[in-house]
Amino acid sequence: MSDLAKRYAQNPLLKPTDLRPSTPGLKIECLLNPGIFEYEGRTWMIVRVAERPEQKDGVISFPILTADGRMDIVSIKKDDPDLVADDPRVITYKGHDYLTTLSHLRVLTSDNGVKFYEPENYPSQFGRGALETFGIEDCRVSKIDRKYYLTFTSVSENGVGVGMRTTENWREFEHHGMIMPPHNKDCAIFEEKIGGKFFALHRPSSVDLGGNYIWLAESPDGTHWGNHKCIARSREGMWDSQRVGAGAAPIRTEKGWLEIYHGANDQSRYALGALLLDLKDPSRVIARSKEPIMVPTAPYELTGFFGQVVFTNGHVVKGDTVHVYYGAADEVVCAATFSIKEILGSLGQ
Ligand code: MAN
Repeated sequence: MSDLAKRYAQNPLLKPTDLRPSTPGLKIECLLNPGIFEYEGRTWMIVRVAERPEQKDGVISFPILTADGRMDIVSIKKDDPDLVADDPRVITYKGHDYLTTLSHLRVLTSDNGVKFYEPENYPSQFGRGALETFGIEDCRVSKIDRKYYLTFTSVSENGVGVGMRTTENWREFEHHGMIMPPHNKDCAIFEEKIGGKFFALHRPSSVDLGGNYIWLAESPDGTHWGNHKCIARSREGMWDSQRVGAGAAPIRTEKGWLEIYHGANDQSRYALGALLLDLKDPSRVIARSKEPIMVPTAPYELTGFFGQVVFTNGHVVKGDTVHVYYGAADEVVCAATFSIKEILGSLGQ
């Protein structure tokens, strides 16, 4: 199987023990799925930090936030007949779903795009209010004019939706609440307006009819979204048969908007592929990867908190090279480069 990714020799770039937990008594279990941006001539990352207390024998415990901002620890005996715990990421207790970790977003910076560290006075982003009590995750960062748009997954007992905050200086943030209600995630805003309008990719999920498909939406102001169109569905029997979702903001190329997206197959293996969208009408799909451009193969991608995962929501483009940052096995942060020409070639362009 072809894999066009050239993995950094330094992978993994970040692992859970590289940062300090946000709160005494919690342990960082996973560092994953970083959004990437350039600010003041440097490369920055807003990384998902997933925490929980150190696990004791026979008990599952995890933090949740309250709507008014306190943190509670929930502990459930593993032999409780009301507990269903067969996915490391989620559990069901008495018919209600919970996440096994609580995520926030942490800002890191780097001189060389390889070694990232926590600068002083750049606030972390935590879940806030009733729609983020189970945390915020997987932030995409799009810069339009002077403003950075952060779109991330907001999780609570009310469901999984897309939250948005904006900033110009990474110190003060405007909260826009939930811009796309449940079930929705994987929202990436295009970094240019088209015909005067904002565009975004997003991923609503349908329970019965439909599925986990990539949609396109447009907006007059970046906050209010409409004219939704389904542009890429999961494909039976293929590498992206179970679910698909956008990565970071699409990359403008001469041939169209190039979107690197993730697809999971029926075994929940998360791989990456590409979509090419028409420059003027991004609802028109020009081409799509028949085979993935990157599959989990390195040891740090095959085993971890949730194995067989490469998942991206951040990149930096330098000429023909796209540096893709990704979460590997839902546990560590890695990077790889691709040639944009090669990706386009694999799409027959
Ligand atoms: C899925 C996985 C988890 C994530 C939840 C909520 O179960 O992607 O990692 O925490 O969704 O977004």
